[in-house]
Amino acid sequence: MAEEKPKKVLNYRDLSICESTITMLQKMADDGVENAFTRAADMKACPIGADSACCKHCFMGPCRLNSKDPYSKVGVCGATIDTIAARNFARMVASGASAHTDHGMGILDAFRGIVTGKIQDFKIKDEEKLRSVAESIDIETAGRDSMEIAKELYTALEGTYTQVEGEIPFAKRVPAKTLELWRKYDLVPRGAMREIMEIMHRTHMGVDQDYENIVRQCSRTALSDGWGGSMVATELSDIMFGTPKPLVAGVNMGTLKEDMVNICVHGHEPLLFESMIDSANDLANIDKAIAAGAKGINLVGMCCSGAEVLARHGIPHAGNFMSTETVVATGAVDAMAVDVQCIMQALGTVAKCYGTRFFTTNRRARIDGAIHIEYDDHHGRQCTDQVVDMAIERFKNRPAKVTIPSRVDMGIHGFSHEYVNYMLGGTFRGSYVPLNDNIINGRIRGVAGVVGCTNPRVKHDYVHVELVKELIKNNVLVVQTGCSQISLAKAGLMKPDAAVLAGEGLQEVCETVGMPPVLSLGSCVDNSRILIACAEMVKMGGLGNSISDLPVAGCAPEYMSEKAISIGQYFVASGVYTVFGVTFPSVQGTKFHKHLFEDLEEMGLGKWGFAIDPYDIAHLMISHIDKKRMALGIMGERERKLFSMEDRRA
Ligand code: XCC
Repeated sequence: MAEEKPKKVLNYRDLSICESTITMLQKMADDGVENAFTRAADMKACPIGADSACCKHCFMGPCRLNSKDPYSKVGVCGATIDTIAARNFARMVASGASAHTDHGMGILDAFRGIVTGKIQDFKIKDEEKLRSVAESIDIETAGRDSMEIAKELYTALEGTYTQVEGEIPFAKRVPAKTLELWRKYDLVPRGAMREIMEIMHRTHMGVDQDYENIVRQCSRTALSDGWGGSMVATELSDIMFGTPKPLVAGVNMGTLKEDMVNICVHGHEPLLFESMIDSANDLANIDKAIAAGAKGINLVGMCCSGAEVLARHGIPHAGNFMSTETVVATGAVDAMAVDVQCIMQALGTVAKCYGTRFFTTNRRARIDGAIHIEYDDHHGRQCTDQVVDMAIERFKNRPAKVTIPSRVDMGIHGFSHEYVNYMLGGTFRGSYVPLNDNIINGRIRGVAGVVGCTNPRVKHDYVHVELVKELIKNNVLVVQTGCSQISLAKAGLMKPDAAVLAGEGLQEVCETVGMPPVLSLGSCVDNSRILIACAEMVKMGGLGNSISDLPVAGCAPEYMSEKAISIGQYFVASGVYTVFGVTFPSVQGTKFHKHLFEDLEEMGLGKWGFAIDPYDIAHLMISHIDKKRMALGIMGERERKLFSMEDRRA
């Protein structure tokens, strides 16, 4: 019999900087329960797969090329490393874009239910936003009834998915020069369904075998996500559930309460969560919880579902992706309800170990061993009331010992692009002029979007936090979404007094406006808010004519999902320099790699960058911002300080 390999001894402080997560990792070790950190330590990532140097698109293979000598071999069909890597990359974009656009489609379905009168549980909450979104795609609003506008908006936005030719509706929001460039290269997306279908066809064995042509389809598909499915998800969610405005809310595991029935919602679409909010606030349900001996019902969010309701309603957030298992290990979660995306299968096992009731609720995402109660927009409460009931039952008989790390980090969340407009310009002169002015005068050096997941292959939260600190220290205003913003909230950077960590210029702006140097914008589909903010900055004037002229950069330093690849590609295709950490699925020195990292910028688009170390990432982004400032002629008196090893050592 083969001898069992001894497990590695892990120092949890090497794995995360989140004290709550570290405490719970120790608890899980004591309880003999595995988690993604321990599994990652036991499973070396496949080096060929990490370089995207293998192909399994047909059954003459799978073929493996040598990433150390990438042109020494081709696949059985003759596919080169460039074709293989481009096809793999394209399928990642297709998968990521599908996730976001299908999420958007789910929101569109609910919106259709409202306009046809078939859904009563949701309604149009933000009429002002309804009108402004309609106007942005040339729908007449003057003197018209809201429902009439909503019906026309629904029909128009359906094209985001189904349009077989022409340009998607939100292409109208793209700055003219950027749109012109997309038209020149045939990048303007048709409906997402068409683009995703085409990418899957092209990457089938024996179809598109020209990496540049494949990347073109990657861009068009990714744009159908960013300016399409994701943007529809954000805009319609705002219309139905309210556009976020800054509010104070708590983040971290201390948001769980020992003496209350704790219900955690994890996943992505806000529909389940909105219904759960109703159930948790229902007096009859609260009475049941009190009768069971609890002080009430405590609802917390996780991952992007949590980020959306954190931004919209100030619902507390228990942790990001790499804390999902450790949150359950507190023993305090009476029920966890999930919908779609980023739900580790292992959560079912962890929930079983700690007696947490674990529910799948979406027909598209069932997990072996989970209790499935299907959520339906028409009768949402039927699902969420049952979850509440079963959570109360579990509270009455909590089997596991409860250990809740006490930390709660309060911060300001919910900066929509509409609010940024208002915050900087005031009610009567709301505009991006003050932001552009402060960039031009150099107080703000540029804007960085720091977004995306956490990943056990790098130290949890560490890369996000150090990177953002370095950016603000260098006067770069940071906007955030997704799990990244939760990392920074836990580090205390979403408070106005975090401005002391910013460079002098940014600090001055933050103090004048009373805003933190790091703005939390919502979930990952809400990256579309960053696209709109970029478009507004261009349209406001003074910072060039195209998104690619702006002194901005993006980054997902701890990403793990294919959705991040789609997001990265739509930012790049929109004109933004986008740096990824952890690993990058291409072989350096190949034509495909050069195409992503250099050629796209020469075409007038953005480009990809890669680094693992947070300071390296920060200075790649800052150098790019300075390059754009130089081209705009706004470097001013500022001394251009390049990355210095001396400073870093200090
Ligand atoms: Fe998922 Fe969206 Fe990534 Fe977090 S950031 S791990 S994709 S929950 Ni969106």
